[in-house]
Amino acid sequence: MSMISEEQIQSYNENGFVVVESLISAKLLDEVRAVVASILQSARGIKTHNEVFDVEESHTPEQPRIRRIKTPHKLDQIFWEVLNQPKLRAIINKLLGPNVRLHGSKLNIKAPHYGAPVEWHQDWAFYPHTNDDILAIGVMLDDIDDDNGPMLALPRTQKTDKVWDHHLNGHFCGAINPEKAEDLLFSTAVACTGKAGSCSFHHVRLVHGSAQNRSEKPRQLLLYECAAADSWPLINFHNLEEFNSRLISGESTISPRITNVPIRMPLPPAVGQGSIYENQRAVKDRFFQVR
Ligand SMILES: O=C(O)CCC(=O)C(=O)O
Repeated sequence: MSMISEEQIQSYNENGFVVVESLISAKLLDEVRAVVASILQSARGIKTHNEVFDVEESHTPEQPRIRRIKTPHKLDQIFWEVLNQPKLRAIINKLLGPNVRLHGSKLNIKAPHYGAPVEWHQDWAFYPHTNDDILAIGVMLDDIDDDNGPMLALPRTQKTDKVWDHHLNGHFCGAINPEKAEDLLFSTAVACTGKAGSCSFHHVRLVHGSAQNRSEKPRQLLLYECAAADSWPLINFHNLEEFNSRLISGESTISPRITNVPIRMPLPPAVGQGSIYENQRAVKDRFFQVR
């Protein structure tokens, strides 16, 4: 079963991203939203970021403002169910081959009126691997349009043989300084929009970001990072059993495939190392303004 056309595959390969519509059923979406709502309930009373939540700057324990659920796949089986949908799985295997491992997951909430922006970056700068057959899937839990902070992609940036500088004052900061990246044409950015249940697929080296959600509408984007099983991380490898437990299709291997990819380690770690939002706090030269 393949729900992705040859043109869409070609577009992914050329531009570094593609949006495919109607991959998740309305019923499953409703179930996921209910689980998300119940997880968010448990944020009442928390003072600051923890293992589960990343909080907005304006968060208070009484009036929780959550910008990210950090690793949803560790919190509820339903997040595996989404990933195991046959239509979605077929596309993952088309783009990455038969052997695929989940690298991580996150749910960016972007609440109406204030949901935080994410500065331009390449995921690759956060988790370099032995090869770059890696992508992120963005499952749209809400309708996403130009107004509610869609993910913005800079086409073909995955094709360059460089990794942009994501450091500031000698520390990783998880963001590209827009003033220093003369070779990035921000005006060519394309918004990944679609109805709830659509999914975006973006290559790990694609430069992307997103603006604050100033609209009335929520924008929840559930992200899964998937890697070819023979792509091994160059950082944060802890335990083979845990690593292999994240295999989502095919077979694991202990022979990583090494290709000629540009690498810059995300080290020394960010000041206040945490989620991308926490890492990017140090950044003063911002592209996406907050108000
Ligand atoms: O939520 C978004 O719009 C951007 C997500 C992203 O790039 C990230 O969290 O790494």
